[in-house]
Amino acid sequence: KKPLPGELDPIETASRDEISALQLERLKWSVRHTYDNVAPYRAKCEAKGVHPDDLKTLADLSKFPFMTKLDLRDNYPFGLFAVPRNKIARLHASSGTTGKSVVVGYTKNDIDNWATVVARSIRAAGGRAGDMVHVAYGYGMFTGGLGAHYGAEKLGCIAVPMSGGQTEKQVQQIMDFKPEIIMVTPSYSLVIAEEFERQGIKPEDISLKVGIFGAEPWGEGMRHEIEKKLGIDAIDIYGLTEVMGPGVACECIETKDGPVIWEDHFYPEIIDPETGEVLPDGEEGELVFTSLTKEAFPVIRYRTRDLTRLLAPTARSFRRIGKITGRSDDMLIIRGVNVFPTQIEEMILRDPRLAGNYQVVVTRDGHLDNLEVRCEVQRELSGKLAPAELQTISKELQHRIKTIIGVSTKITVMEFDAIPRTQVGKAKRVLDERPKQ
Ligand code: ADP
Ligand code: K
Repeated sequence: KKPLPGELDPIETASRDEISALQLERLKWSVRHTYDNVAPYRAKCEAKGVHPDDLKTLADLSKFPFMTKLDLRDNYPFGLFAVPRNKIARLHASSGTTGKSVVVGYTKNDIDNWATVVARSIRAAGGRAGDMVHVAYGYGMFTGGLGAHYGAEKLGCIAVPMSGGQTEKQVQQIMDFKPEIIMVTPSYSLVIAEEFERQGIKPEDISLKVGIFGAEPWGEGMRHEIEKKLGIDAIDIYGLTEVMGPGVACECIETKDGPVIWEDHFYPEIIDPETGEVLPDGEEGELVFTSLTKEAFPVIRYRTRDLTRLLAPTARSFRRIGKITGRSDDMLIIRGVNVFPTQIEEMILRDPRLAGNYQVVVTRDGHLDNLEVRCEVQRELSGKLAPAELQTISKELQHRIKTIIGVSTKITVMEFDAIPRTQVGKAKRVLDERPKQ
């Protein structure tokens, strides 16, 4: 029986045994499908001496080779597709945050499954059929806009394909149409929130009840900042182009304790990024996904480079992921200390006088790396603080970062709106001005 729009899929509350049984059946299909139809993957298996017949339990997956972004680049554009061209219904490409973009394809079934997991995600965030969903993710090759859009429609919501940019118009349209839900990057949601503030519109006069935010890392401090400014519940949605797009995992509004992985479509593992060894649940490492139902672009043990942990189920029967600290390639090593931009974000947002927009600038002085943190005071304080007060804010932030993260920084506290805002796509938090090696 198909669930009504807004109802939970039965698998979301199934027992672990039922979930594992379904996963194993689908995993066998997915590995065989990939092996039979994707020549470069088959070659990798042969080189490692493994065959789909070796997959008898879920744990046997660890014998199989990984896929990485390099495999996608080497086989650009369509070399890893597992179906003939006439079965492809859509293409997307990653936004290319880190290097050249990669292209992925979907069959009609893939698009439908993707809509299902996004619909589930909106449902988990508290959305129901009939709600209006304002989609301010970019439309186009980026998976955010269309991914959110199809999911909203599938749940029976009204999808509003606003896309990114035109911040004043975003605000006007939200005031006129009165959507319950917004789907957007956390950084751009803050820009929209600032525009409401500028126009003197109070959180209680904004129709939005829930925001579903993803595509970039953000922390608890940012969650509170956005919730306060828009008067909403802020929910974390996770995904990546190579695995599907947004909606691989999403938080539940009743617990807000990390995105629930839709494990009937995506099988997760956490590995030690150095050795490739599978780590037990709860341990931090690199997140790896195997698609269980994808036809056009199956991935087997795809290394996401996202660092996180697998957490026990709470609001649903599926496991969750902890906050993504950041991608392994976002990690800065400053004088031997590992630093993620989101850690800096948390330290900034512990001071209510500071706004959520920030930038981290890395420079090199001889052999030493220097870290400058640029942040802004809140709009209502802008231009009103004496130099001594700004000095105190900056000293306190410097001290917090030094004691908690362990790195010395130069802090520049700027007036509100001094740091450029990103209107479309992901915020650029790190400016790396070190000479290229
Ligand atoms: P690109 O690789 O070009 O940035 P994607 O849009 O596919 O394109 O980006 C997916 C990546 O975005 C993920 O691997 C992860 O690093 C990041 N991401 C997506 N959702 C979240 C989230 N909720 N929290 C943290 N990071 C996220
Ligand atoms: K509100």
